[in-house]
Amino acid sequence: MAFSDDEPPHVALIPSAGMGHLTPLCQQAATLLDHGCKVSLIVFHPMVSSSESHFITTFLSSFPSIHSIHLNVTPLNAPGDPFFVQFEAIRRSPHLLLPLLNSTSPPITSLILDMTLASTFLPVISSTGISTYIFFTSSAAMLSLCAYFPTHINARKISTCDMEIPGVGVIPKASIPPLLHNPDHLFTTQFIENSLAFQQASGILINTFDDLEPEVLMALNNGVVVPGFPRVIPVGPLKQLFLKETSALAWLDGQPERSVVYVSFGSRTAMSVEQIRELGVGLERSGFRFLWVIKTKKVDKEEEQVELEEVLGEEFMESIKVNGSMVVHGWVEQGVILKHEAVGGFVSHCGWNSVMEAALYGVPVLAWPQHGDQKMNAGVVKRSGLGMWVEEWSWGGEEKLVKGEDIAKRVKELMESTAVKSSAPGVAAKAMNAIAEAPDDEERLPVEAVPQSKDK
Ligand code: UDP
Ligand code: G50
Repeated sequence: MAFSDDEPPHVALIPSAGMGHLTPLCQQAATLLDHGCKVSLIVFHPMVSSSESHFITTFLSSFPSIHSIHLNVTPLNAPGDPFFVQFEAIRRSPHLLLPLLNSTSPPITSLILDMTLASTFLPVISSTGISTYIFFTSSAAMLSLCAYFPTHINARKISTCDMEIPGVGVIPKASIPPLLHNPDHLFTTQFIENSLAFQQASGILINTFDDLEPEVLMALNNGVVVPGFPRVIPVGPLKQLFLKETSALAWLDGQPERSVVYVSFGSRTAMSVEQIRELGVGLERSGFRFLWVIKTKKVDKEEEQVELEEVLGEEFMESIKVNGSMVVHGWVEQGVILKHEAVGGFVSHCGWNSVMEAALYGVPVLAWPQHGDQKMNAGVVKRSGLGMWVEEWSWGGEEKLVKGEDIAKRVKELMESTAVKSSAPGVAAKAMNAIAEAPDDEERLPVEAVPQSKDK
């Protein structure tokens, strides 16, 4: 977008806690910069994980023209998921923002706010008159569930049944994020309050594209899910940042095309030790070489406490060497890996950013959702042709183990199935179309709130 105004629009982005929230908002920030906007990023400290701290440092040094604003929130010493506790700590801090919004020079013309912060931030921001867009970091399928959830709860009083979303279909109880079955849980209260607050936003940006979730996007934008819902603007797939080298790259370079299974459950999912071992057995038995990123703790600050040998056993570590596979304990630059031609399949928890990265590069996915919104996202993987989902496999936290033998069978199917092998590249072609067709940007960027170019 070429702004011919002397003053380019100034967009400030407000991410929430966790890599799944920080990454897409930074990707969006980089895109806005490419389009000539002045960009500020509001960063709340302290961060929960080392991955977030490392990421933000590298991101800001790679994009020195992005102005970062550091705000300190008071940590809450509350029990529960540390990322959700941090959502709440940030949600209690909108007052920190107000002096900034009134004094920043040049003035902020629009804001992009993570969805988890909507209900406490939007009322404070509204007094400034700055128009605010929500950034929804999950799928449009999940957005439709979020949008309709308050109506569903009102009608049913309970959240323990299937959910019929108008224009979208029936969501089985098993696919609804488990925490939402408990109406008294803080996460559920926040979820409902945020959903209702979306109505005050100027629009909702979401990392998806029309051809990936056409029906849901249409139902949302035609007011079928919730009448008068703000405009939902698909901005995906987002720009990949490739900030760091990854040690796995040299190893991948030596592997034949489409021969490697990449296995990762995202930035904050630690499987049980028993399940990790079964997965190891399954990967070995599949007969394919694998690149497996293992997390043994939800928050990576504690990571160094556990040795991989302790989890997998010396014998397994030896056999990995023999088989020529690779196991990484910690962090890899996932975009670089999924882009690599040696990768032929992705065993994924279906965090939405991971799904979109697989879609962008056409890597077939074996969906193994673990928590939260991931079954909703796995549904998109299956319906779009990006991959397969074994729906009876257990969620994280369930007692039932998925056995190595079963995993081996499904991994083989993923790597050998001609159906998935041929449909996944089709998804990537549509993703590339979405990028190429990025309309004159007014559709994809929050610009009606900013000065229009003089030549219009
Ligand atoms: N990621 C990465 N390396 C890792 C783990 C995760 O680069 O070792 C990135 C991944 O590419 C994605 C984000 O971190 O962009 C994780 O978000 P996602 O929504 O996939 O899952 P979450 O971690 O929030 O469960
Ligand atoms: C993570 C999780 C559970 C869960 C979700 C997660 C979502 C995403 C959408 O991302 O549902 C969403 C989350 C919070 C909120 C509004 C919308 O306040 O572990 O359900």
